Amino acid sequence: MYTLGEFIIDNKKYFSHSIESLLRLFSAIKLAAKAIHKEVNKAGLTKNIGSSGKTNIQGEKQQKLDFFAHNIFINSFRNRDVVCGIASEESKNFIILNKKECTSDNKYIVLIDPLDGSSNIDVNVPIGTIFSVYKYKKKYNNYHLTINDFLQKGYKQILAGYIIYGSSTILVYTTGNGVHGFTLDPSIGTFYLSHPNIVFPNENKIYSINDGNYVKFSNGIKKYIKYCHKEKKNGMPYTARYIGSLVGDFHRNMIKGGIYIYPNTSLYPMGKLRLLYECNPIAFITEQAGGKAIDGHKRILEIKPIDLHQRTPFICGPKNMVSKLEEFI
Ligand code: P6P
Repeated sequence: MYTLGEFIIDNKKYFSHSIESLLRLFSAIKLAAKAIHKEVNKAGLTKNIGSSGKTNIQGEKQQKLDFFAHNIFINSFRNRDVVCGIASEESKNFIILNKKECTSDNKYIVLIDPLDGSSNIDVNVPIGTIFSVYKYKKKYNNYHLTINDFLQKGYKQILAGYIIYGSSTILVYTTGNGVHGFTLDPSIGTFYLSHPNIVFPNENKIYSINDGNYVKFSNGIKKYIKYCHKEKKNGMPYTARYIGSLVGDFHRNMIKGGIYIYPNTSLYPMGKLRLLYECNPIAFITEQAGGKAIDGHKRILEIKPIDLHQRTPFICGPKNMVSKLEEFI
């Protein structure tokens, strides 16, 4: 059985940055993931479910576990002296982790959605952590972290991934050399390689969209949905699958073959999903798994961010399905 640490070391020739830093980053991510796994799996028993009574920057009800997950990641990264600053869905501003001056040699910027889809915790639907990592570039002596260090285009990510807390807890990541999944063995707290080199299958039949917003969709999206409903030449109709949890929907679609669509709607005129800590990391993984990720017109990884929490329409999946949707748009 191949552990995550062994896999990283065996593949260090494909990672063009410090392997020691990558191991430190994963040390923090694994620890936080195990702590969240433990809490999520018994949330119903510890009254750790439900709202914390606060609202986050997005004006959404913060769940108790959102706050727990946010704090556990901040502390895990801080204690490994490898991250200069973090931007989180749960925090309006970025958080400087390294009070001393950040050095460029092994300091990174992390953007994270600590617990995406957390409103599903109460009903036992899979939820996930999504993370995105960039190299920190010190511009000159005595330079200190600014918002611009976080507002980088997605193609500059050096690491992106997610942890899905479902029937099992799986960590999926890419550093630009394919997509690999590791399943947690909770009895010994170790992540083992379970999904090497994940790619979208050739047969892709699933489409994921919140059909409840149909009337608010553009004509192009409506036409694509009608296309999905039509009988296909080979007789195989498409299948609609949507659980309202990006990590859950995306993970299933990458493994089984499907497209995820969250277009702009009247409630979310700029789209609902956040560019920096949801769409960019999932887009990086999508492309590395042989797929395509767009906002309806352009490549997600080319979008120049202007705000930490900016939203974007988001379409990701196998190239053939995304290209067919683009024809309708
Ligand atoms: P809707 C969860 O709140 C989330 O950000 C994603 O995980 C999920 O795909 C989407 O929103 C669901 O949104 O509007 O369909 O409930």
